[in-house]
Amino acid sequence: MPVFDLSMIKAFYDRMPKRISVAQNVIQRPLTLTEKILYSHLSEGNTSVDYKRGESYVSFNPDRVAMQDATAQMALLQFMMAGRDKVEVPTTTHCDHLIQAKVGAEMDLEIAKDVNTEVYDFLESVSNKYGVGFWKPGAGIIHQVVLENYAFPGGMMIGTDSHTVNAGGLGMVAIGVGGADAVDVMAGMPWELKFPKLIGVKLTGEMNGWTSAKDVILKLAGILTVKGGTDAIVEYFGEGADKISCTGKGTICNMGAEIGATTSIFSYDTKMGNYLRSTGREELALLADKQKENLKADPKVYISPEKFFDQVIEINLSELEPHLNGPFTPDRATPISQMAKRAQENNWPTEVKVGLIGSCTNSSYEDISRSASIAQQAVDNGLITKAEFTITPGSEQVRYTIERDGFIDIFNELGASVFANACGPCIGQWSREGAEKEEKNTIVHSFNRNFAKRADGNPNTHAFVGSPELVTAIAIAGDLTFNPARDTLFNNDGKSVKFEAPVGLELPDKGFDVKDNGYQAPATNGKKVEVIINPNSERLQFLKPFKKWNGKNISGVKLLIKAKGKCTTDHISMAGPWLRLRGHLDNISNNMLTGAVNFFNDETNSVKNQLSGNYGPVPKVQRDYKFNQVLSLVVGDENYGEGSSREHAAMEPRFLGVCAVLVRSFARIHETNLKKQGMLALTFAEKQDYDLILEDDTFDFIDLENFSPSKPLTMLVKHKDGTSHEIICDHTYNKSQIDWFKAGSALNLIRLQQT
Ligand code: MIC
Ligand code: SF4
Repeated sequence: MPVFDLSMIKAFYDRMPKRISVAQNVIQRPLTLTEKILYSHLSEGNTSVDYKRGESYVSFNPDRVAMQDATAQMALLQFMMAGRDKVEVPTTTHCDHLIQAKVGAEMDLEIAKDVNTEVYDFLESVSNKYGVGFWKPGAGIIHQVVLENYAFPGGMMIGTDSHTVNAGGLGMVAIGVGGADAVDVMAGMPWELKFPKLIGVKLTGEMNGWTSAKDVILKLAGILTVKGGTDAIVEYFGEGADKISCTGKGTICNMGAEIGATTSIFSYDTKMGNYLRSTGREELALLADKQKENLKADPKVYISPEKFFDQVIEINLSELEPHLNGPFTPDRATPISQMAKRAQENNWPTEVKVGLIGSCTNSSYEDISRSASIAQQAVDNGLITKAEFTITPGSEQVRYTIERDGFIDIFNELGASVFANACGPCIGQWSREGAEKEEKNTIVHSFNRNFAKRADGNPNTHAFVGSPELVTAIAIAGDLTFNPARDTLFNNDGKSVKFEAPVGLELPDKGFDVKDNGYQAPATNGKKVEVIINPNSERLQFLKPFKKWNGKNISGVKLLIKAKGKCTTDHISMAGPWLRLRGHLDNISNNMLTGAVNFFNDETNSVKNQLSGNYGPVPKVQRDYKFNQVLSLVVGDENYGEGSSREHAAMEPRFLGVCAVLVRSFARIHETNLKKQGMLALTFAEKQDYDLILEDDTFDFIDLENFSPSKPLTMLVKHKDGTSHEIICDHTYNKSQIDWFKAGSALNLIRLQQT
C-alpha cells in the first residue's frame, strides 16, 4: 500500500529547515525537539516571536486529525454545522470504542456491527461526504492504526482522544483534544494552544530482565502524579531512549496522558526508521533520515538539559524495576518487589481474577512476542493460568501477523480469549460475568487507566496496570504479589517452575502482513453523498446551536453539586454502556455527573434540589432547574476533568443549563472543552474557598459584564442563613476564548464567520 499523504509530508519537510533556522535566530539559543516541531507548525509561518512557555497562546496548523467513533460522532455533528464542503487537512475516523468484548473476536465483532449499525452508517456516510478516511470496525484501535499508517517524525496532529499522544513514539507532537477543537482544524482554521512548558526526561542505562518500556512511564507517573505533566510536553532523551523500540516509545508516550501531559515525544532514531520500514514506509524513512538533525534537539540541549527544560528528571533504566500501578489511579506506583507488603498494608485482594493484555497502549508485536514467551514457558512446564487471561490486539495488522507467527496458538493453549481489535475491556466494553455482584476483587491489565468502574463497571474491582509480560506472568500465578524474577510456581505434578525473563522480537522477521486492513477511502467528490441519520434515532441527533450570552451579569445561580475528591471525565460522563449514546446529546445527558461524589452526603448521584428540598439523581435535579429556567454551578476539587478528551463531559452540563464550573484546578483538555462550549471554567483564587461552598448556596456573578483576559471574576456566595461572601474566581480565558463565551460556543462563531 502506498504511504498515506506522502506529498503533504514532503511539503512539510521542505518547509521545516527554514522555519527552524528562523526560530533559532529569533530565540537566540539552542532548541529542544518540541520547540522545533512547534515552531515549524505556526499558523503565522516563520516566527517573529519568542513565545513564553506556559503563558503565550499560540496558533498552530496541525498536519492531520484523527477521531475515534465514540468522539467522532459529536465532532462530525459539529463539523456539519460549520458549513464546509470537506475537511481541509487529512483526517480519519476509526471504529474501535463501540465493540463489546464478550465471547471472542469474531462473534463480538458481528454483534457490534449489528447493534451499532446506525452509528457506523452515519460515520461512514459523513466521513465519505467530507473527505475523511474511514477505518471500519475490526480494523483496530485508533492510536495503533495511526502509528502504523499516519504518524511521521516531526509532524503535528490532533485527535479526539486523550491517547492521541501515542504517536510521540514516532517523533510526532500529537495532542488529544475535544471535538470542537478538531472542527477548527478540519475547517482549515488555526488551532490554538497555550505554549507548553517542557519537562525533559533523561533515560540512562539499559533495560534488562523483566523491565519494559511500560515501567518507565509507570515510574514517572509515580514521580509526577496524575497532574504533574499538566500544560507540559515531556521530551525523552539520553542513551537509554535510543535503545527502546519505537512501539515501546509509543507505550511511554501513550501513558503520558495519565500524568496530564499535553503530549510526550522522542527524537527520531534508527528504531523509528526500522519501524517505518517494517510497516511499509521505506520512502518516509528515507525522507526522515535526511532531516535527522531537525528531528532531534540541538546538541547543547543534551549537554546541559537543565538550561533548556523547565524541569529535568533522570531515570536509570538499568535499575528500573517492573511496576504495578493502582488500584483506582494510574499514579500509585508500586515496584513489584514491594507489592506483597503494600497489598497487605492496604488490604488489596491478592488473588488475581483476570489478566488482560493488549489495548492501544501495549499491543505491539514486541509486547505480544514477549508475553508469548512467558505463555510458552507455562505451556512447556505444564502450568495453567490461575486467572482468566484475555488479549485485545491493537490492529488487524498486528493480529494477522501474530497469528501468522504462531503467538495466538500459544495463548490459546493457555486457554486465553482473544477479543476483537478494539478498546473492549479498557473502556468498560466488557461483559464480565458476575460484575453486577460488585464483589471486591483484583485484576491486572496492560492498559493505561484504572479509575473505579472503568473496566467492568464494578466499583470494587481493584485494577492494577503493568507491562503485558508481567501481567501474563501474574495471570498464570493468579497472585498479585508474584514476582517472576524471584518466585517459583508449582505445576500439577508438583514440579517447581521458575520463569526465564521474557524475550521477544521488536519487529517481525518476515515483516508485517494483513489481508484486509479495514480502510475505506472517501469519495473524491462528496457533494452528492447523503449523511444518514434516522430522525427517530435514540443514538444520533442533529445538534442545535447553544444560545448566546445576553451580555448581562448572571445571578441566582444554584449549586448543583460540590464534587468531592477525584472527579475524572469518567465520573462526569461515564463510558461503558453510555458509549452507545455518544451521538445523542439529550439522551447521554442522563449520565451527567452520576459518578461524582457529593461532598455533603458522600453519595454518588444524589444531590439536593434547592427548589423542592428533596434529594434526587444529578441529571434529574438539573433537568428540573432547566425546566424552571434556573442556572446552576458545579464545584470541584483538584485536577477536575482528568482523563478522557470526551467533550460530552462539557456539552452535557452546557446543554442542561449549568453555566459555570468552579474548581481547585482543571485538567487541560476538559478546561478547553468547557470554554469551547460557551461555559465559564473557573478556579478558586484561594483554594480554601472550596470549603466556603454550602449545600443551599446561591451565586451571583457580579462583574461578568466586564469579562476580560487576566482579570479575575468576582462571585457572591449567598448562604441560606442570609450571610454571604465575595470570592475571587481566576480564569485563563484570552480574548478569543471570551468571544466563544459571548457567542454561546466556539462553533457559533465559526458559523457566524461562514455566513
Ligand atoms: C479513554 O481512554 O478514556 C477514551 C475512551 O479513549 C477517551 C475518549 C472517549 O471518552 O471517547 C479518551 O481517552 O479520550
Ligand atoms: Fe481505547 Fe483504551 Fe486506548 Fe482509550 S485507552 S483508545 S479506550 S484502548
